[in-house]
Amino acid sequence: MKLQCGGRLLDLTRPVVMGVLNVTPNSFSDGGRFIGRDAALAQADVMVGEGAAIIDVGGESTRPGAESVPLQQELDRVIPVIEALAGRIDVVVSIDTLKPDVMRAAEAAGAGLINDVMALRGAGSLAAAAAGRAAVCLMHMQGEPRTMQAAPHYVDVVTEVDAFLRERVQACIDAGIDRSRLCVDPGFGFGKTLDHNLALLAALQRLCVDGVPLLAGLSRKSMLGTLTGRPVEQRVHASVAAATAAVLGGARIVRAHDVAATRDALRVAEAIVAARQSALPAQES
Ligand code: 7PM
Repeated sequence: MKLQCGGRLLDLTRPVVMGVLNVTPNSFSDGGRFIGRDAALAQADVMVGEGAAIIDVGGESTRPGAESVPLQQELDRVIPVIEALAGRIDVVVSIDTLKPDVMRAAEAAGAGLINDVMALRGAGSLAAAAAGRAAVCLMHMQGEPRTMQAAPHYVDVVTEVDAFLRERVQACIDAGIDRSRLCVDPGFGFGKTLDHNLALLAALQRLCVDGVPLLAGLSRKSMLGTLTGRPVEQRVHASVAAATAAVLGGARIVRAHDVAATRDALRVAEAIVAARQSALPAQES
C-alpha cells in the first residue's frame, strides 16, 4: 500500500509514524515567533531521527474549546517551518489546518499532505486540495471543535463513521483527487465518548476500505487519561498500547507525539500482523 504525497510516494507496506509538531505559542513558553520556530525545528529533527516518516505541522489548535487563529498568524507560524523541513529527503511534511489559504501556501512551501480535521467540508477546501497534488487525510468529526464533546451521539458509531469516510472519499474523487492521494481517519476524540472511541478502535478493521490507508491518532488523548487515571504528560505507555491496537486493526499511519516509543510498538504490531497468515490453522485433509 502506498500514498501519493505530491511528488513523493510514501511506502505504507509497513506502518509509519506521523510525528505531531505544534507551532503554537502555548506549546513554547516564550510565545516568540523565532524562538517558537527554532524550537519546532529542533523538535522535528528529534522526531525524524527517531524514525517519523511524516511530520504534521500545526499552527492552530483543533482541541475542543480552542480559539481559532487569524489567517496571517497561522501562515507566519507554519510556512517558515514547512519551508525548512520540506528540503529533507527523509520525511513527508503534513499541514494540519482547516483553512484553504493555508493548504495552498503550505503546498507551495513543500508540504506533501493536507491533514484537515473537517475532511475538506469547509468552504473552498475541496477545491484547494483538488488544485494541488498533495495527499489528503480525511478525518471524521461530529460537530465542530468548540462544542463537539458536549453531547456526542450515534445510533451505531462504526457504521456512521464508515459511511461518512466513504462519502468524503467519493466527494474527493468526484472533485478530481485521485484515490492514491487519500487516507482516512476515524478521528478519535472528535465528538466521541470513551465508549464511541473504544467501539471504533475495536472495529477498526471495518473502516479499512478499498485500498485507502487508515490513519489513527490516539496519542495522549483524554480517553487514555480516563482509562489510566493519568494526566497528559504520563500517557506514553497508554498511547503505545493504543498505537499497537490500531496497527493490529489495520492502521498504516499512526499520529503520535512520542515517536521513538511508537515506532517500537509499530515494529511489534507489524510483526504480529505479518504472522497472521502462517498462524492460520492447517487445512483438514
Ligand atoms: C483533543 C482532541 C486534544 C484532539 C487534542 C487533539 C488528530 C488530528 C488532532 C487525529 C488527525 C491532538 C489532537 N488529532 N489529526 N489532529 N487525526 N488526522 O492530540 O486524531 O493533537 S489534535
